[in-house]
Amino acid sequence: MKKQYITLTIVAALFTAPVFANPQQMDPNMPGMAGMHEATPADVQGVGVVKAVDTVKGIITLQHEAIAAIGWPAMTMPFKVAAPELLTRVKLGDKVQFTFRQAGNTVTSIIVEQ
Ligand SMILES: [Cu+2]
Repeated sequence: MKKQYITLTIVAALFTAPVFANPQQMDPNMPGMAGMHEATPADVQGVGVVKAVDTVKGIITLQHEAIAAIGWPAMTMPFKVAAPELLTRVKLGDKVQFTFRQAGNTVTSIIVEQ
């Protein structure tokens, strides 16, 4: 099974930015770890099939499996994408693993399974 990891730097940028926006939450003993602690709760992973891609609006519709971590049943729903590059390698019918922030249902990474 070959996988394409579409985004690396985008996710890193998204998850490190809030750390510097909230300096009071940084651990003075381990400043490098603060970002990881902040990012983990918002980093939800799912698996699904691509049902629609709107590159103009930056929206991908996924028929996703149940996501136990946040109590979601399986469903088909639209997600925003954090960056338009996330949509360049996906096509209808692709099975994907994806990561998203539940706030805003914003996809931050997509891996196509082949
Ligand atoms: Cu859903």
